[in-house]
Amino acid sequence: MLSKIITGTALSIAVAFASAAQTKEIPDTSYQLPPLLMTRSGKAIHTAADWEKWRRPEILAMFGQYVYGKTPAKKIPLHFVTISINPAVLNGAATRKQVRVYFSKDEKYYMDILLYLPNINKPAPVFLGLNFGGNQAIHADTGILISKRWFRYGEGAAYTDHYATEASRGTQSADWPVEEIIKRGYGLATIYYGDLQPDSSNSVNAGIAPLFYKNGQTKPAPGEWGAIGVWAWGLSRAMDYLETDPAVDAKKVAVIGHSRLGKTALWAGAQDKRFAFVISNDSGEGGAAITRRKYGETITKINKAFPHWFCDNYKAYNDREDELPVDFHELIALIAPRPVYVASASEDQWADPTGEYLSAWHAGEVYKLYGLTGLPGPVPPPVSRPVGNGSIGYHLREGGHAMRLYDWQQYLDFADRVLR
Ligand code: GTR
Repeated sequence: MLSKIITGTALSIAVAFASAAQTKEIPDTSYQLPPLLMTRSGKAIHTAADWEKWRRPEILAMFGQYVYGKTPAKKIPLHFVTISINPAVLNGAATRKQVRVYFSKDEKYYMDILLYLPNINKPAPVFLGLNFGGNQAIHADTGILISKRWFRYGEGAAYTDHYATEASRGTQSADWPVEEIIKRGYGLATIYYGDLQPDSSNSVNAGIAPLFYKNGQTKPAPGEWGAIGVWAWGLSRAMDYLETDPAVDAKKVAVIGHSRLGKTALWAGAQDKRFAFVISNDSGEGGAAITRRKYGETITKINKAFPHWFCDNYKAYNDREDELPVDFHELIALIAPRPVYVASASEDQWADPTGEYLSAWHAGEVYKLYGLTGLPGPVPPPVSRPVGNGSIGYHLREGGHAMRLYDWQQYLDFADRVLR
């Protein structure tokens, strides 16, 4: 009814007001961040070598122990099977491959990588990211296999009873501008995140986690990985494949993700140094945003709504943000000296755009140890004004929680500078 009588701008103001109303109006600004350049035992860090020797491993271990849960160290044998290859898709501009990555000899556990590579006669730099809707949702290309996995989306023609139909093809193409990526000389590799673990609170054993259980274990221990950790592990396994593909320049792989999958991209990039560039699109709480600001989503809210994303130890910090041994500027700092890009959207107050900016800005302290430049200062830029001409980039897109062409254009421009 209401939307019938208000139009255009008035409607978007109403929407912005509604989403702001879900957040705490005033962020906490009295917080004290854990210092980046001081170890827990009080040792000051002055050089990149000291950072790498003392502080980086300690922060990485804390994100494992208290936030995402530890990723198992065990290496499992993989094998790759190319399911399909078409050397001339998108009007001949690209090659499309679908590669199944098996995690077990019995072929019970696997994920499917969909790969578009520009036909440029040399190894291409690639953006790698998990997707929400199944590979078939990222583009209308009818050659893409329709995922047979379970989806969070349950109702409607595209996903019926939690399974994808033909109608799901291309439904998320606005988030994945494949033609633009190819035109700019980059490849795209993507995987449905549900291939690794269904995004549901009671589905841990329906994913790959049981491959790592020891002695009758039935679920991950309180300090072992949650779903974000499992998804991030999958990105590293995709990297294992990309390193074997001669059409890919594996030294130039950017890991990217939106929202919960932006949290995942950051955690994957923090752990796996093979990712040359890391991109967080609207990752918010438990991703780029400073949790001590307690603005928008909080630890309690996220653990209540998504108890399976983080490790069980994280629940001890519900309503106790200030006691968490880390904050999320440190997650971004773990990526140094590799380039990182954080993006927010103006109507996405739930993800705390200012908190996302501040994290990226604070992380600059570590980039400085390497002689690299971070963001210009503590004040976030206005909408549509990307900042950062060094190793850290940031922009605030006008609009809501999504990954849009505008976002990709900034990532591509930044990649042109830092990867080429
Ligand atoms: C929201 C959640 C956010 C964000 C988002 C998404 O419901 O509160 O943390 O991750 O989902 O993944 O789209």
